[in-house]
Amino acid sequence: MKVSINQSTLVLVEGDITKEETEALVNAANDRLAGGGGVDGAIHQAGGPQIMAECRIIGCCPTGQAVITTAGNLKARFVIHAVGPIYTGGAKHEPQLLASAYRESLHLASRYGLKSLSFPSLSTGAYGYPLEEAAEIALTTVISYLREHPEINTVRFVLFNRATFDVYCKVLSRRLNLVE
Ligand code: AR6
Repeated sequence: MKVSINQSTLVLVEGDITKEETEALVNAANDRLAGGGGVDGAIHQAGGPQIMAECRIIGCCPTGQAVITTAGNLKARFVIHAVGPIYTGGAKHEPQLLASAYRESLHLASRYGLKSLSFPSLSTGAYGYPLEEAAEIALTTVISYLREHPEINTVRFVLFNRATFDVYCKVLSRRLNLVE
């Protein structure tokens, strides 16, 4: 699914983020930048040890924030390590922290002059965020950023399986019908 947001393009695809050819991939990292499973494991495995070496120098990243490294052997130039919240019911600022993780990733991309980036569905694997609520926050945050930042041409959401892709498509269709 592909939609225009002012001069920019927002794309939803089903796939593996490590294969992306955008300038930056966003990693679903933890606050110690320590690596792990899921997207994090896949990115470090495909990108090689250079990425972890840079993460160790940076040290850590608070929840809701993002940091940037180069991308080792990946096709992308950079990896933006975003730390989404662990979901514990929604009363611990999880929605704000999830929105912030997306926004801070986009800010980093703008600051580095990047025109394209790819996101996974942050926090919806090991961190347990309910998928539809997370998709709502992810898409709303990215759409409002693109409306004000035409310097970013393309944002792709790379969803790992059909069920996740379908939920993102449903939420995006609903949003566009509401606001366009
Ligand atoms: N490409 C795209 N999406 C993927 C891929 C991939 N290669 N692999 C998994 N996903 P998760 P979180 C999907 O658990 O919930 C790690 O251990 C997955 O199906 O990767 O933010 C970190 O070190 C799900 O939809 O991230 C942290 O400790 C989505 O990516 C913690 O997990 C996010 O799942 C972060 O947890």
